[in-house]
Amino acid sequence: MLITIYGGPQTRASIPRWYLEEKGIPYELIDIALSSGQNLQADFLSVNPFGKLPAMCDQSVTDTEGRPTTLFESGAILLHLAEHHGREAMTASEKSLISQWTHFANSTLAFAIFVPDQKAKVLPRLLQQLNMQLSKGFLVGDTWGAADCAVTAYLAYIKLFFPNDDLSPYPQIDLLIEETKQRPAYKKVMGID
Ligand SMILES: N[C@@H](CCC(=O)N[C@@H](CS)C(=O)NCC(=O)O)C(=O)O
Repeated sequence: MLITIYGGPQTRASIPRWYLEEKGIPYELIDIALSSGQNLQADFLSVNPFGKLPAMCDQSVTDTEGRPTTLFESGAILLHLAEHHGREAMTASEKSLISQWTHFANSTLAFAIFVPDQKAKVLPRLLQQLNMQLSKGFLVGDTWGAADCAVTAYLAYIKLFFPNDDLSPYPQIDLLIEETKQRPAYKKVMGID
């Protein structure tokens, strides 16, 4: 298998895995057990010296000496997959927009969801705008892609981590999360039966 994802249940490895599953791109999954500290053992530190999941090794994209590309950070992995395997990010403009949405999801949106004072102050403004953006269709181009994967994965975290949050002022987001939870690829990577 050319692509290896290092992941584990209930980690952000579900994000690049969801993308791979939706696009039908083959990959090997190596589970690293956080509970036993396997992420801090030398074997895995040689893949990601920070000991964090996910990480990825792609034998099909090599450097000038033929070494495979090894990456950490779910957003960077997603961008790499979109550019080299997902048949998207074909133009410079698309590539930049996918990068924008992935950074937005992993930094601005993630902080607004998980940092308590940001959640009160910033999240409503972001959700209001996203609710409008999402009613227009996919975030970049005319097919589901990495930008949708990154943003939707974080929106779905709201219901997962804060099930009592009221999303009724944002019906498009609520609908998107409910539809996402029914998608076979998402169910598979999230371990939903
Ligand atoms: N910003 C990083 C976050 C990586 C991260 O914090 N991963 C968690 C699992 S979701 C982890 O590996 N935690 C184990 C540790 O920090 O020891 C990404 O999106 O990949």
